[in-house]
Amino acid sequence: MSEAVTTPTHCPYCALQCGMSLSPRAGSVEVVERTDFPVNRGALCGKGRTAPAVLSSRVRLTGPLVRCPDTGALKSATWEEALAAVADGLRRTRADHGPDAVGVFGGGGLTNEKAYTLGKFARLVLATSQIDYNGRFCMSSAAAAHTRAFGLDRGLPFPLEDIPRTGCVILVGSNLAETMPPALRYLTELKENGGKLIVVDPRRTRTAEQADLHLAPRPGTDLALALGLLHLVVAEGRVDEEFVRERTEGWEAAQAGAMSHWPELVERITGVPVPELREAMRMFCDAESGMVLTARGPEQQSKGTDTVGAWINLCLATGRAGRPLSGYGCLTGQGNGQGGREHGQKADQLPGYRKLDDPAARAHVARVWGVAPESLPGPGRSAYELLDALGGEVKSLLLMGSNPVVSAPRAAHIEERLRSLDFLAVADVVLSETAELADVVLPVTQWAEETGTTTNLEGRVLLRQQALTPPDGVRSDLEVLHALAGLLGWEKGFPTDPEEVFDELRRASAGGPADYSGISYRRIREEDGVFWPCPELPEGDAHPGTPRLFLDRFATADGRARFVPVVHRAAAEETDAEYPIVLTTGRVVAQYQSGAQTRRVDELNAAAPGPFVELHPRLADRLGVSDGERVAVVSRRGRAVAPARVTTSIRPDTVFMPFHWPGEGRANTLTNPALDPVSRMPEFKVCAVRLEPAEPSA
Ligand SMILES: Nc1nc2c(c(=O)[nH]1)N[C@H]1C(S)=C(S)[C@@H](COP(=O)(O)OP(=O)(O)OC[C@H]3O[C@@H](n4cnc5c(=O)[nH]c(N)nc54)[C@H](O)[C@@H]3O)O[C@H]1N2
Ligand SMILES: Nc1nc2c(c(=O)[nH]1)N[C@H]1C(S)=C(S)[C@@H](COP(=O)(O)OP(=O)(O)OC[C@H]3O[C@@H](n4cnc5c(=O)[nH]c(N)nc54)[C@H](O)[C@@H]3O)O[C@H]1N2
Ligand code: SF4
Ligand SMILES: [Mo]
Repeated sequence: MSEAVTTPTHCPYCALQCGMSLSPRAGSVEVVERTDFPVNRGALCGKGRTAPAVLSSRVRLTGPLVRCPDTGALKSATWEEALAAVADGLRRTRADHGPDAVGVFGGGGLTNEKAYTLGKFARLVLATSQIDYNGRFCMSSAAAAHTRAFGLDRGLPFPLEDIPRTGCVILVGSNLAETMPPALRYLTELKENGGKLIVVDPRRTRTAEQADLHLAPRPGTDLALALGLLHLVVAEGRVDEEFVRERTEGWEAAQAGAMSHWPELVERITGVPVPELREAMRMFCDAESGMVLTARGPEQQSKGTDTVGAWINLCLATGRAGRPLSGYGCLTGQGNGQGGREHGQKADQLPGYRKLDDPAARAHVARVWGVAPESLPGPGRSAYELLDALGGEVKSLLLMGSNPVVSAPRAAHIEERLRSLDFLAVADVVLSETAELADVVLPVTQWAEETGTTTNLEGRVLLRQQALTPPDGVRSDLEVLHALAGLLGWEKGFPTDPEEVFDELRRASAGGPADYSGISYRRIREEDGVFWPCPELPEGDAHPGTPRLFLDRFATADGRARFVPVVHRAAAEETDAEYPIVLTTGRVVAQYQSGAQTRRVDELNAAAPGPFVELHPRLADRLGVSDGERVAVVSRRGRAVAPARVTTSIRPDTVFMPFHWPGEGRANTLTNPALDPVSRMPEFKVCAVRLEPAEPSA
């Protein structure tokens, strides 16, 4: 096939948003390397390489489904019937119980255009305050800590290409060798350049194996670890006094917090020996520049915001922020994990990363939307609180881009809440475990079949371009929202053309923290993406975008970063005699999230066929469990069963389960929905369990 039909685009999965090109073949599509795209330079992981498999009608939804009142089963319906049923269901709830009885749940995988339109649909068409999304389960603690310290939340304040040139990276609770494999190159190059890598993870992961120093704390103790390192920075006279004086506020109180965390106490809390703490501190301070990067390990805790705050304090005290090749960054997770948190699908938010309770923000966005500011609802419940309210105050739900039956904490309870709804509509590309519970399932187009922008973990706004014609039976999310808006009385304001939506999003974001007003599809095509903030300039000048933030000033009113005074606190659920083991959860390389998409790809299933429980040989011996034998993991929320995977790479007091599977091996049956008070992040990474040998499977 000729060059002309090869379309450059991006992977549908994680926040790296690797560049790839698609070349349609008879009945399928071939992935072609795009070596010119800087983020991944052609490299792809197995998920990206096999992503076209989910385009096949063998595994995807090809027409709408409506639940039959007689049999209770889902059966095929026309689009007209399905959309009418959704409009009726939402309208009836609103008439009987008021607008806040209708909820909306979105996803960080949705493009900017979809996330923006979903937020607008909730606030205008449904007039509900009850909208939130799965990004709350992802990087929300880092986002909150970023805003608190720097006045702005962009995951990485610098491009990935800066990483190999810094002096020392502390990577906290990220297993990027499995979760963003092409990004491992940046760490390899760091080491080739003489830089040091410190990895903090309770498991010796493929990523930790690359480290010069691996610290393996007990899950849920990163806050104490960061405070202990800051204590040593002070004790050994390594504070960058000038930086602290010139560029920060609040050092005294933060220092006082750190001084109560002396090394021996920190060793007792974390299990990391004092000499390792000292070595880490020296490695970080001896280098000329340094970065701390966090991912879900320290963030998915009921104290995630303070934990990230403590790592930021370490950066500020040592002058590793707001300078070239130095800074704190969060490795955001989902395909549009960055953009998805900026444009209004979050409970407290309006487009452009504006706050819903800010009168000026309301006035600006209301003007763009052509409505009165008073008509915009206020902030609603956070993701877990919204799911927990289903069947209670929230009676109907429209869900787009998430599979909470598998991915929400305390999942058996959430599944039961979903079942208790008066009405559930799910838009998805496949019949996910959550879609299986719906009254109406709306089948939508996928990445390769539609155009839209995503913003990757660097804050680089990218264009996913349509490469294929979608099958007849499916519609785009934008078409779904347009049609529903029409049925609910909004003929205008919900365009189906993504570029038209983006144009409105630009205007809505103008002047906000995440300003996209100077970005266009044309510019993205020409420039390998554009970093926000990128305001529109008068006189037709083009703002270059902002790859590096905070070099001159932080985004606070006075330009100074804020130390946050923090002290360590325990996990919401501590181990005890009945539940003596810590469970932590996470990912494997070959499955993505709830697995809705990747469990439908043969090659990925062959590599990662099912759930498992990782445990240390000493623990396995004590239980009398051998490798491959089924083991039951029991928490206060429920019981899960999966084969044991015995390995010395994990702490003996901790077990690990990946969360990609439904059924008896569902990790989230066990997890604790204790929420961080600031970010409302659930404690996915720490809960107390006991282990028992399980009966062999039938
Ligand atoms: N293959 C694959 N890749 C993905 C995804 C996927 O599902 N599969 N999902 C994408 C998304 S949305 C996200 S958010 C990212 C997540 O990317 P990561 O954050 O890298 O993934 P996790 O496996 O959740 O957690 C990382 C590590 O945290 C460690 N950890 C557990 N508890 C603690 C703790 O208390 N402290 C510390 N310091 N570490 C701890 C775990 O052992 C694990 O190795 O990956 C993205 N990429
Ligand atoms: N125990 C435990 N639980 C966790 C985590 C953990 O580390 N441990 N991590 C949490 C994190 S970081 C995250 S991000 C969440 C993610 O968990 P989920 O929100 O469940 O994420 P996905 O599995 O990606 O679900 C996305 C769904 O939307 C569909 N979809 C994909 N693209 C589109 C689209 O464009 N439109 C529509 N309408 N649908 C689409 C997919 O087919 C899939 O069914 O899980 C959280 N849950
Ligand atoms: S690393 Fe992420 S973006 Fe890149 S190919 Fe894999 S899943 Fe896709
Ligand atoms: Mo995530």
